[in-house]
Amino acid sequence: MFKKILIANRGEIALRIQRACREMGIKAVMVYSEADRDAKYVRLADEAVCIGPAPSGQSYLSMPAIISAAEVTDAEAIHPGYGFLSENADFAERVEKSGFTFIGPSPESIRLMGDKVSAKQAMIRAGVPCVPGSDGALPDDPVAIKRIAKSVGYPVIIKAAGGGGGRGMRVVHTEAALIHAVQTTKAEAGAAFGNAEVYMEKFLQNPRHIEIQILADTHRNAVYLGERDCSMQRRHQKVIEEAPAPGIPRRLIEKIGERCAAACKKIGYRGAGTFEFLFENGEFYFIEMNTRVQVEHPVTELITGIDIVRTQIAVAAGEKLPFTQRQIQLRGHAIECRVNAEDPYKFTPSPGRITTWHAPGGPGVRVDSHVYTNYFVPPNYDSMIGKIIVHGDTREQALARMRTALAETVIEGIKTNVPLHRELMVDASFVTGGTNIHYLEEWLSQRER
Ligand code: MV4
Repeated sequence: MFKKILIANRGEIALRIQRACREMGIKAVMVYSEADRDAKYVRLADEAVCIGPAPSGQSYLSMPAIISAAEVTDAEAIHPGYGFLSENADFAERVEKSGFTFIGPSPESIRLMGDKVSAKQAMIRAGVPCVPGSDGALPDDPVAIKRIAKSVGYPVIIKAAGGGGGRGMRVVHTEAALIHAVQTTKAEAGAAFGNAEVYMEKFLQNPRHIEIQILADTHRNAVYLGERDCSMQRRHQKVIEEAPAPGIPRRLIEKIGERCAAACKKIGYRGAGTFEFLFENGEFYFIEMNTRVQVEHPVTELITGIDIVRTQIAVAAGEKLPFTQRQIQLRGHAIECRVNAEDPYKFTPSPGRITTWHAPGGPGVRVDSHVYTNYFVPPNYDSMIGKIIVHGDTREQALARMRTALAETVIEGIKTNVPLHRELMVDASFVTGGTNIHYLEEWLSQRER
């Protein structure tokens, strides 16, 4: 096992990875920007290296700064967390070329999944069901594009190969609007991602966002850890996640989960990963694969009892997965509320000093956060300051625990979205379960204040 790991991230996930290292007897090196200098989780690290000024382009996104920090501290491996460089294939490659282990999949896997056209083609070949659409990138010929759209059937969605996570997409309802939409999406994609390739899919009008967590080792073992329902989102930012997904028959999850695990074996995937699906009318349609640990991984940890971050580290060190698919049993229900430093009505960021931080607790309550009373939320990064995650024997019990946890939570000095979560936990449709990806935005547009 590694003796020392460098954590190339900040905030709650940096602390989460540090905790996994502690538990495994691994020394943790934290890198930090000038904005995070005084954070307690930085002080808590075995070693800490300042990698630059507050702007992430000069710190958490600086490959030379991070690799130098690993060199001077003699770390053996680098954990990238989520965001920042976590899905950058060039970074993974430079980490390995510099003699360190990248705690994640191979650069080739990251590259394959980073290009949404090659990702989809790999999944079709591996037997994972995808949204019907163009077979690969769209051609230039307008007549050919129109022919594809006609056979897919309107409405269609044009997506950038280099996009993902909601960036670089355009819905098209009629043939009259098609060619202009394709050209605009291509131009934007070329400018934003340096790749003008686009592809077409049938536009699903009212899907749910269901994702499958997988873990794979370097000994041809791959398992799925059930699903997460991430449909409660606003502007492609997830707000609430839960597992299992309400109302989806277990046999459907098992069928799609087996396909995902088989696909991992087929492409030689290693580490943790997530297959994102749209789920509509009882069918799963693959859209993207994430090659990192995700923000919402704790809901899966709570229903499986498996430590995903620990397993990422173990398989990166070459260990076999310590469980088989049959040994993975789902127990109870988990819900996560993302706590953001933002106005709960206008969603504008609300950085600044937290004058009171009182975290909830009790049975089945987990709080993943790096903040504390007197912590200063820097304005330079994502507004998420932590996550409240609850587990219960049933969804009803998990909901009751989340309501109690949110009622106990006191955060003063900055604005947070805790009031929003309190409202949603008693919303009739959310309480029923199974709302689609549009629900939260529709709810917000009719919300009374
Ligand atoms: C779609 C779609 C409908 N049909 N693809 C948005 C994020 C990116 N991961 C893919 N996205 C979508 N792709 C087809 N063929 C609707 C969305 C979408 C969405 C997906 C998941 C969660 C929230 C969403 C919000 C708006 C649109």
